[in-house]
Amino acid sequence: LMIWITGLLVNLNHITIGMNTPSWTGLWLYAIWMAIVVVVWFAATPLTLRYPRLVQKTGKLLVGWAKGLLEWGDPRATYPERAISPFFWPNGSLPTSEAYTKLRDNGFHDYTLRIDGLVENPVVLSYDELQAMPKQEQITQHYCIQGWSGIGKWGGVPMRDILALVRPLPLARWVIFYSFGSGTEGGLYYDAHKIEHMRHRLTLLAYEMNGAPLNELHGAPLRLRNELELGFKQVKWIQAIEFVESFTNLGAGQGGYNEDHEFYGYRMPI
Ligand SMILES: Nc1nc2c(c(=O)[nH]1)N[C@H]1C(S)=C(S)[C@@H](COP(=O)(O)O)O[C@H]1N2
Ligand SMILES: [Mo]
Repeated sequence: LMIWITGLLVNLNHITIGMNTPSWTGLWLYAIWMAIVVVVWFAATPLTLRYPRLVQKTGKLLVGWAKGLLEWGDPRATYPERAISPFFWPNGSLPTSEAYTKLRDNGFHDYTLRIDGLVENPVVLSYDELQAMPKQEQITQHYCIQGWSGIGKWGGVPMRDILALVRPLPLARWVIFYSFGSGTEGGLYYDAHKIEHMRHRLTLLAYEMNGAPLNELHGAPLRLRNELELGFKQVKWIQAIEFVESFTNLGAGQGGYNEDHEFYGYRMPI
C-alpha cells in the first residue's frame, strides 16, 4: 500500500532498476513479474492441494532449521494482575460425550485423571487429590496461531510435580494429552508435548482461571498450560495423560489433532 500511495512509478523504478525516475520501466517489470507469480501459483495449486504433506515437508526442509535456531530462547514472561485480559476468547467445542456430561453435572467430584504409559509409577488421581497437591499460580499470555492473544491467570499442579510422582522411564520422549472433546472434523482432540517442556517451571495442569475454578468453556476440569507453545497445544478438558516414545502411531501420526487435520507443526514454540 505504501508503494502504491507514495508515488508508484518512482517507487517501482527504485525497486527494479535502482533509479528514482518516473518512467514506465519499473511498472512493466513489476507487471511481468506479477504475471509469472500468478501463472506459477495457478500451475502449482492442484499439486499443493493434492500433496499438502509434501508441501509441508518441503517447507520444513527449507525453513525448518532456521525456525529451530530461534528455539534457544526461554519465554518466561509473566505479567502483573492488572494485565489480565477482560475477555479471553474461547476456542473449540465443548465435549458432548456422556462420560463428560455426567462428570460435569456432578461438579467434577467424580473426575479422575489417568497418567500412564512409559512411567515407573502409573497413577489415577482424583479431582480432590489433584487439588491437594501444591498449587502454583501464574499470569501468562496465550498466543493462538490464528492471531489473537490474551493474558490469563492460571492455577494448578505443576507438571514437574506430576513427573516426580510418575517417574517417566528414560525411553519416554513425548507426553500426550487426551481431551474429552472432539475436534472440528470429529475424532478425539489430543496433542503431543516434548517431555523437556514438562519440566519447565511454568508448565501447569490448570484447574483455576483468573482466581476462580476453571469454567467449562475454558477447559474444566483440567487444561494444560505449556507457556512455551502456541494456543492449539493447550489441551482443554483433559481426560488422560500418556508418556510415549513416539507419536507416529497416534491419529494421523503428526503429533496432535490440529497437526493431523490442519497441517500445524507439532513444534510451535513462541
Ligand atoms: N480439547 C480442545 N482443546 C483445545 C482446543 C480444542 O478445540 N479442543 N482449541 C485450542 C486452541 S486452538 C486454543 S487457541 C485454545 C483456546 O483456549 P481458550 O478456549 O481457553 O481461550 O485452546 C486449545 N485447546
Ligand atoms: Mo488457537
